[in-house]
Amino acid sequence: MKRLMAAATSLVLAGSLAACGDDKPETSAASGDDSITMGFAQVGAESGWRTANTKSVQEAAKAAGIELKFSDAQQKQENQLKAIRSFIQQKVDVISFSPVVETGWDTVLMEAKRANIPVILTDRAVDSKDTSLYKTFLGSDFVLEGKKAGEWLVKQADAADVNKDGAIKVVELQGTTGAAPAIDRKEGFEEAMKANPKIAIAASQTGDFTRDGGKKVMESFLKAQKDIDVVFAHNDDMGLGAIEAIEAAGKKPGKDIQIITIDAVKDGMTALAEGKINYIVECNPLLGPQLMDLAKKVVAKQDVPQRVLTEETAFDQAAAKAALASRQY
Ligand code: GZL
Repeated sequence: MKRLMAAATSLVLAGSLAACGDDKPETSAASGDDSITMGFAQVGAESGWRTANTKSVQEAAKAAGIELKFSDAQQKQENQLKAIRSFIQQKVDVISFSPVVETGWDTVLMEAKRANIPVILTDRAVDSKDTSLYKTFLGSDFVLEGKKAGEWLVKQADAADVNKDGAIKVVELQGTTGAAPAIDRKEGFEEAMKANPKIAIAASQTGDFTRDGGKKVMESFLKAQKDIDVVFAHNDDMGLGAIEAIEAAGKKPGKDIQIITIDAVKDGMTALAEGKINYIVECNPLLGPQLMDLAKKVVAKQDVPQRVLTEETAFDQAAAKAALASRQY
């Protein structure tokens, strides 16, 4: 009965839409019935956050009865572009992706629009001025995340002056060059740190959101910079790599050099509970259920908000100890 009702609804919907020239058939071309097929082009598997995000999307698609065509771009834009074009060829009902970088998407988004396939941005944003190229953007406010990190440093600046030289020397491990979270977190942090002129970023380099990248860049910072007080890492994984480099240099992470990161994945929260990281701003990867709800709405041609913000918080050591056991990722 439910399927009959659903079929009837989609027929009515298709009938009314046909009147306004929508030539998409009422059944999914990709699956041949009224179920929904989603093409999802994921950034890669570069971090604990990404792994948790992929798991959330895959599990939520299953729970929603949405057929998921999933591609892992290994952090390469050309692979995401290829995957999206393949989804268009396969005539999926909806495309979703987390753009590895902000730029270079207008052409492929126009191709999806011409093919009448709605697009949902999830996690990261694009710089397209034409917001008709996607139905909605579901993800965090990265500028706010960077701001929260900077505000915490300002609040406890005296403790952060580890070398007691009156200056708070920060080194920054940036995320992937050109990625929205890297650009925005840097912007938010720099905005917040202006409140205390003693805080200065002495060096800043991308670690590409990976643990190995964070370790290698931190090794170079430790060689080049004297008296580092604080590491600001754009994600936990680079912060965990920095911990390895700091310990290899015979220093105590969290004590000799304070560490602030963003994400709050299990490994990061464990290091925070152990005192090796000092503060973590949460970035919630569990976007799957909201994404599937949005997908059903856009396929049914219902209105959705242009922007859907995810809820998140921040943790100091005590909060991490209290939260660790119940963390889902
Ligand atoms: C943020 C996400 C970032 C995470 C990193 O929403 O795009 O990418 O902070 C991940 O851990 O690699």
